[in-house]
Amino acid sequence: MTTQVSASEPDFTPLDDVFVRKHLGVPDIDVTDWTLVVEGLVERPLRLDMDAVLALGTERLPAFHECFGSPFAPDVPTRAVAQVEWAGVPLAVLLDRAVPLAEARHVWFEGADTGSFQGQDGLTYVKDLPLSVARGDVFLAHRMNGEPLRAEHGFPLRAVVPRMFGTNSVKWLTRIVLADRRADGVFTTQFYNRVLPGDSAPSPVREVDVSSKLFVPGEGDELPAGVAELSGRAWSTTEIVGVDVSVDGGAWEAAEVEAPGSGPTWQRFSLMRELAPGPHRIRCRARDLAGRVQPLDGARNSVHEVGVEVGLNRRTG
Ligand SMILES: Nc1nc2c(c(=O)[nH]1)N[C@H]1C(S)=C(S)[C@@H](COP(=O)(O)O)O[C@H]1N2
Ligand SMILES: [Mo]
Repeated sequence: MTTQVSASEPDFTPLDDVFVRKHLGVPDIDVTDWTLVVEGLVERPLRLDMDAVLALGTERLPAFHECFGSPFAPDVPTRAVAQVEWAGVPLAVLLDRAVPLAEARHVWFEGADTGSFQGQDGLTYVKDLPLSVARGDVFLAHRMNGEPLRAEHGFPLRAVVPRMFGTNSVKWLTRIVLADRRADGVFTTQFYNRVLPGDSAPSPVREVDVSSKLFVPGEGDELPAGVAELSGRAWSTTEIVGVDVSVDGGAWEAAEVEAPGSGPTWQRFSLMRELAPGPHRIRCRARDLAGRVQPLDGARNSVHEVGVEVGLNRRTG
């Protein structure tokens, strides 16, 4: 049995600690020259400057944000995860104005960054999603944790696709195309495809895996002897229903897990546990509502493990 403690306000990762990923470099964008185009299979193509984007209204979206890691090492965990409060406008608001034609099936998102990756030149960062998914989920963000987007995070506007790996959240967004087929750039066809468990053919890297990460203590921490709080965050495409913690390969013990929030936020977990002096290995393993459990090893969402050293002195105060 897992105890669920009620959900509290979401916690956000300080911007200086949010990971940064870029395949083609950071474009230098002057917002006064910047526009976003919505075109292709639409009744009314749009071209918006930032004032026009802001005039659509601003909503907030607290969401966890996870990088898949190297597309060449799909089974290696990166544990690059953060939680951010995005501010911006749902893509659906723009789609309602542009009015997709009946033949439109896919939405392509193109960034302003161009360059070389893996020995191929002249590349653009383009990702795509089925129109039904894009209409429901995609958010266009111009602020992050209350600040305008920083250059490296996609200034002045980026896509955010909650509960999908970061690779789908195109930064420096300049063009949205409605199409009747998938985009054929290398970041959709060649990179970021993987064979999911039970499948024989690769599919695009989209929905996140069930996962968890120990935040406290961290790798190599020295702790006083006595009862320690072992805590972290867990997330998936659906709610997390349990997180178990194991010390030194012993039995899995149920941590307290915070109830899910209303949106795509991670859930905190914590276990109070007596630790004797000496070295210890602590692992955590999350389980979601769909019955998915983190594998013990060999997968990118394998259970997270940290090593700590407990001293002879007991905690005081
Ligand atoms: N235009 C563009 N968007 C991009 C990328 C990129 O290289 N170019 N990298 C993607 C990847 S792999 C991730 S994990 C996220 C990272 O977002 P962040 O750097 O703001 O944390 O951006 C995604 N969006
Ligand atoms: Mo990524």
